Amino acid sequence: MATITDARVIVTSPGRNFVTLKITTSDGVTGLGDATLNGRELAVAGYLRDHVVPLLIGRDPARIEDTWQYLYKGAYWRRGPVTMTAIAAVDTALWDIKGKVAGLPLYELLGGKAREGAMVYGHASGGDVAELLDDIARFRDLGYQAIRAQAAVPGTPGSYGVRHGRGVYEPANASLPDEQMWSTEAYLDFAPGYLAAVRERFGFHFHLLHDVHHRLTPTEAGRLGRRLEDLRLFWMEDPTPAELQESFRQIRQATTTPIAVGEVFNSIWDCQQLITERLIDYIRVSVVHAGGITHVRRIFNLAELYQVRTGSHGATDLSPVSMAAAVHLDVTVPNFGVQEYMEHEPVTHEVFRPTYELRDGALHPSTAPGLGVEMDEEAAAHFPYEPKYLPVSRRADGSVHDW
Ligand code: CS2
Ligand code: MG
Repeated sequence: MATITDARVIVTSPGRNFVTLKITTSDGVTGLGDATLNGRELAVAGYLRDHVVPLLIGRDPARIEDTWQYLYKGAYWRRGPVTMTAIAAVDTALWDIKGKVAGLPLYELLGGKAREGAMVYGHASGGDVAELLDDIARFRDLGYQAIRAQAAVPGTPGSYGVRHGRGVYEPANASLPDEQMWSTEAYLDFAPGYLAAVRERFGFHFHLLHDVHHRLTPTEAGRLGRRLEDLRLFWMEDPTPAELQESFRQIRQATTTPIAVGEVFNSIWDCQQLITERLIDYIRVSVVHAGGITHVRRIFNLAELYQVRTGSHGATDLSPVSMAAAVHLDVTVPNFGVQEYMEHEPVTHEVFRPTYELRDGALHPSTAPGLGVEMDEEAAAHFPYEPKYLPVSRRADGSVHDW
């Protein structure tokens, strides 16, 4: 029986900060797991190095479920983004190893393909409506069948989701949290108009998505959803903070605009009521933040029973390692919906070499054994960590709002 002989935490910053766990077995097989938690990376790195790695040495790498239970129940202090991101990294690395030992791409171990590729959505944005429409056109020309639209709200600099220049949108942009002003009234007055402008220009032959990013009350979210119904959104994302799962009943009563939630969730308990009461249409949990492939598959299986589809988070603060794992899962689950896909900066691929492929608006998983991602540790050493924080949102009266 092979054993785990080494587990190393690699913190590197090719384009942005990433934390990666690399596990090595006595047979010399290695596996990778993403452990990146945007703005709190070192908390996960420390949790792994100080409290998980010592427990892994000598364990059987094939016993993925047992290791998951051992790390989850053995910690006593359950759940939370740091704990579940650390467990996720171990889980993903062990699945990578299992695929390599079997000589099979991960999707073959997860039941084989249910579809050739995973439809993705890209992030179109603009400093004004004209810029947004140009960016939508760019994604349409690239063959995207699903596109998220976000435009700057006049009078509120730092609006969520708006890229500056041609680079990718990276919200964790400052060594201390950037404080951004938020006005619900200005947003609610402006957003329906620019989303309608997208439909007027491009019609209805592609999926249009929008991210509210936790900013509204359930009442406001219901009002917005109702205003957007004729625009036939694929989804309205994170309409309100989701700690109070029952609050989504009010949104559901107000509108038929589909709802997507879950990128900040880290366990099945965060979304059990949302799913079992069908308060959402898409669940957005990610492999890196919700306990890895083992736990995300559990959540997706529960969602399938309630006709809730998947729509996994896939922003640039999720590394190519967890993107690769997501695509292997996406092509196998029966209730797949869409996969978020923000292309990483080219410099990120100097360290991470994924082999998934984007073709005709869909991501196709690697056919290499395991995840199909290599990591260049020498290159990683050239990109030292730099503290970067997500912004803080404040209302006009100075009080903190949801960013
Ligand atoms: C966003 C993310 O991709 C999304 O839907 O909500 O950009 C989110 O803001 C970041 O992942 C936070 O790190
Ligand atoms: Mg989001």
